[in-house]
Amino acid sequence: MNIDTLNSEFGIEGAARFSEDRGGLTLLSLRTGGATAEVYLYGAHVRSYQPVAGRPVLWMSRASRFVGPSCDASGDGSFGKPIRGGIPVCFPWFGVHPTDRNLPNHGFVRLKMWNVASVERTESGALTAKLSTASDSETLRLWPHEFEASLLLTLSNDLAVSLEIRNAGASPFTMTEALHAYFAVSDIRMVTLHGLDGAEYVDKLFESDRRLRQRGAVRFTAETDRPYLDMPDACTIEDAGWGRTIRIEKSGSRSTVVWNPWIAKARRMEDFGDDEWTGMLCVETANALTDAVSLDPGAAHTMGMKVGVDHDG
Ligand code: TA6
Repeated sequence: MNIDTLNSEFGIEGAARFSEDRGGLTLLSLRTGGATAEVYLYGAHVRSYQPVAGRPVLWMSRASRFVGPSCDASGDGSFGKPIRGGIPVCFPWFGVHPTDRNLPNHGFVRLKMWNVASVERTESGALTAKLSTASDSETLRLWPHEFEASLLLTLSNDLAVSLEIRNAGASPFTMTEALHAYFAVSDIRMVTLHGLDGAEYVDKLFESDRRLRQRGAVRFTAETDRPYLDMPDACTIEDAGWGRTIRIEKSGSRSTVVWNPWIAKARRMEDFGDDEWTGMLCVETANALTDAVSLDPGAAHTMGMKVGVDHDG
């Protein structure tokens, strides 16, 4: 659908508008009295969330690519490139594919176009936008299961994002998934992550499945890549540098993945500025590793996150 058709069918004057953005990607911009948010139809990728009187809550690399699916006849171009920042949607697997490392990291739905199902204003003045996608010949080549996926954004002062997956096939499947949120911070070395005390985690830097246990809050002094498992609780990012706390509540999620690449890994990523590691922290609402979710035919599962900001003092 082109921009004019999208705006005539789904636009809301002064609140919801479609435009063409970087790389020709279609962007939906939402505005309430308290906050703004933007989401690409490509990957149903939330690009930004910002309270009106505040700093950006989500981080985006200045080196990110914005390359959607090409439209070449071969059909091989039906997947684009990952966007580095915002909230990538990871499904039907989280991380490296368990048996074929040549398959896209974090699954393929962040690399394909989604459709607009609805854009509405609620009685309370919040805005909702629902995007949808489903299995097709390309996805079935990579993962032999039929599914329907929808992403629901709800913007008030806070931003809520939920991912619903439905098994549209005739056999059960097992999935892992994440809302891989990149949060903007003043300086990762001045940040404390609360809410994971006592939780078990796997330290992915050591390529082992050994479970470790978190003692107290998480502070950052080196590359950190940790799925916390069997952990359904909320987290808060305490940012002493900016005098703010980011609240991350979740539902339908038993994993919280915490990631900062630090210096060396940031340098190795071409879509990540060498000096940008200080300004971001991933706290991902997920179902990863042993928290995988199995769905019978016709069954559905919803995983959600809700983000808000409180200012100190
Ligand atoms: O969630 C952490 C992680 O799995 C890291 O290992 C790192 O690979 C990150 O995701 C980013 O993955 P991407 O495929 O987007 O570069």
